[in-house]
Amino acid sequence: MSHKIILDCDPGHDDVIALLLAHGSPEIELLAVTTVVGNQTLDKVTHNALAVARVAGLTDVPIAAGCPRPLVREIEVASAIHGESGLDGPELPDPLREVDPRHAVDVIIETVMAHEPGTVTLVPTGGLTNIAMAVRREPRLAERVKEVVLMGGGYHTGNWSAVAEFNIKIDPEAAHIVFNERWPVMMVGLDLTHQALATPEVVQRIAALDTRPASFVVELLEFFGTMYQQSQGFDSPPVHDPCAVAYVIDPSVMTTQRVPVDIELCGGLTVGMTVADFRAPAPADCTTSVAVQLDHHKFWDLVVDALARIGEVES
Ligand SMILES: [Ca+2]
Repeated sequence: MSHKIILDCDPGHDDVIALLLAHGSPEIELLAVTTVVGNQTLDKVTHNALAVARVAGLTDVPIAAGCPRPLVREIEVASAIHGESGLDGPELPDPLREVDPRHAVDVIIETVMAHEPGTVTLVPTGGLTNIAMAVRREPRLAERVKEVVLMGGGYHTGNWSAVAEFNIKIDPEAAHIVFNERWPVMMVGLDLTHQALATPEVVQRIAALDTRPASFVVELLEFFGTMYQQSQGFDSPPVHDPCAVAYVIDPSVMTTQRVPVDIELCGGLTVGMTVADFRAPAPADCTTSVAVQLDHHKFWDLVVDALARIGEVES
C-alpha cells in the first residue's frame, strides 16, 4: 500500500532530497508539490522546485506556489545556509514546465477533499504558512488529513535562535495554528534531523550511483556542507527535510514519543520555540508527537535506494 502525500516545501537543498526521496519511493504516492516562502522568496523556491522537477524527471505531479510571506512577521530567508538562489551549488537547468495556475492553499484543500478521509498525509518541510491557511480556509481538513508529518522545531535546541528552529521561527503564528489543530502532528525536529548527517561515506554512496540526479544531490550536499560548517560548525551537514518523508515511508526509521507540544509566540528570547511538556505521560487527547532517535543506516538506505530507482533522467 502506498501513502498519499502532499509535499509543502521551500527548496532549499534538503527539500530537494525530500522531493527525490518521495519521487523515488514506491511506498509514496506524491499527489502534489506546493511551495511557500522560507529558505528564499516564493519566486525563487518555486523556480527551484520546477527546475528540480526536470532534474528528477517529475513530470506529472502538480507544482503550485503558495504564500509569499508569513502570516504576521516580516520575511526572513536563509541565505546563510542556502545561498542567494535558495539552491546554490549545482547548475540549475531551466524548467521544462509551468507552475500550476492554482494557489497552493487551494491545491492542498482540493487534493485532500478529493480523496477518502484519512488517506492523505501532509508533509511540510518549510514554514507552515500554507498549511495554516488551508486549515483555516477549510476546517474539515483537520479531520480529513491522515497526519501532518512536518520537519520543524526541536525540543532541546534551536538553530535560528537558541531555542527556535527556522521553519517555526519564520512563521510562529502559522505553526501555532498547525500544532493546535485536532489532526495528528508528528514533529520531526532538530533532535532527530541532527542525526541525519551526510557523512563522507554517505556522499560516496550517492556519488557511486553515477547518474545525473545523484550527481546533482552530491553537488547540493557539497555546498550545503560548506555552509553548515561555516555557519554552525558541523563536520557533516544535517539533512533535515527527507527525514519527514522517510517517516511516512517506514515509521521504524525513527523512534517517536507522544508529548504535548505548543508554540511560543510572545517570549522575547523564545519566540518560535516548540515547547514540549515531558513532565508526565501524555494525556489521552494529546495529538502531537516528536521524533527522537534515527536509524541512520536505514534512513540513508531509503535515500540511496530512491535515487537508484529514479536512475538516469534524460535532460
Ligand atoms: Ca525546507
